[in-house]
Amino acid sequence: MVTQCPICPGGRYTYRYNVTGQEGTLWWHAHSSMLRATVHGAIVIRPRNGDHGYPFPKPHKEEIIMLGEWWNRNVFDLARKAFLAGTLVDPADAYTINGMPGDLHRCSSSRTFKLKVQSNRTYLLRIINAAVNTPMFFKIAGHSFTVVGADASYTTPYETDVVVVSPGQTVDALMVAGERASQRYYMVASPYNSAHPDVPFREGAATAVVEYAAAGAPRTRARRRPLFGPMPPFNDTATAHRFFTSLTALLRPGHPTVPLAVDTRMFVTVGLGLAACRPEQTRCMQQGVAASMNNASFELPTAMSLLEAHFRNVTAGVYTRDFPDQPPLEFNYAKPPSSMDATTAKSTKVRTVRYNATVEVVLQNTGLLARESHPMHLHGHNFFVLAQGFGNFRRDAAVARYNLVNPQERNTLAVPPGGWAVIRFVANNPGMWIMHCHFDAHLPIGLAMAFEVLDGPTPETALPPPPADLPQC
Ligand SMILES: [Cu+2]
Repeated sequence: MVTQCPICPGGRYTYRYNVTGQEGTLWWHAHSSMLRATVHGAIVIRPRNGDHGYPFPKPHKEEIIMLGEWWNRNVFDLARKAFLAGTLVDPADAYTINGMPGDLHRCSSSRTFKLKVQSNRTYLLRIINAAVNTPMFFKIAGHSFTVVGADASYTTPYETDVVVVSPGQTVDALMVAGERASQRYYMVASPYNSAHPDVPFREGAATAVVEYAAAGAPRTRARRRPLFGPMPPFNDTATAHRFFTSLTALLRPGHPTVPLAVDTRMFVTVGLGLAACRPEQTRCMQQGVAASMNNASFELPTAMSLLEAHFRNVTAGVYTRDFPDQPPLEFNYAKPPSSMDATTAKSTKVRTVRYNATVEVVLQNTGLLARESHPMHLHGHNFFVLAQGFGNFRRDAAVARYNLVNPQERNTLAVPPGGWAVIRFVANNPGMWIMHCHFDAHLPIGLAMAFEVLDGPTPETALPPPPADLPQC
């Protein structure tokens, strides 16, 4: 209901999009209930001249590593149960690597993803966090990585033994198979939870196995337990923050970096709150958990998609253009007083921006119900991440820390828990673009807003008419 009505069962819709200016790993997924848990896949955008076009030495091989979550129950029923009661969706029962929880779980002992490598070769791992609600730490025992890309934008090579990916994010990392070939090594994805104990959470880890091809290796090798490296504790915000703030963009000729002049400045609070139960929420007691941006809890329209209403210029009953540039109330966002009212209300507000405007958004997490690192994802654009920090944003102190030289370019940013982040983007893609938390526990309860980007002056910079097979409501 943002760019189109849902594709009905048996229906079809052809997407076309232009990947110019992006190389690396993206992913596609359903945005319907919690069906994203299973309806998703990888998109790899390779350089025009193949793997010789990388801005790093050509890897021997590429591997997609998709991290996910597994529920024993039907995810549709879980989402429905949470909606009716006005509660958060139950945490996953297990985590997965390429669809399998790994041999620490008995059910998966004979079905575990194996990465087969040859000694001293370099592998390009395309790591995607396709989990529904959980940021992940990712490590391979005995090995380290050189991060070369994030969200399909190249980064300055960054050496690390741990990769951190929040839902919606991707990381491209090189790994040299430089360890003893007689040993096997666990690849581990374990949860990072910044909200515990206020929000329910599943401990555990998913594993896969890195196996060296070694001619004439003894058969017993296969039965020896793989090496397991220590993982960060689930609440290790310091490790997550170090990873998230250490990435910078790889400057390349012909690829512009962050614009210095800003047209539109916004300060937007993101977090959890409470909203009055609706009549259809039959098991909800007065107030249910809700989420909001600038205290507006986003609700999808039902009559028509946002984009269709925008194109036809019939906004009445679909959306309003009054998404605020500031929260309605200034308070101690990171540590609100316990008496603070956490009530929010449902609405469908968008922020209208003119074509090619440079927009700067300060995202500030609130601790009203629980502070938490929300992975904020913007559709239709990449943004530059200028600075991140903890506590309340203070412009004077923060501006001095802005990276205006080579800030990382992303489409999903994990705002530090009880902290803030500053992003900047050029609104050069006409249409309706949602910005939302990539936890599916938070998106349907309102942690979203939309940018309405107006047409530019030429046919090429204007929104094209809908295609013939646009799904009808
Ligand atoms: Cu969230």
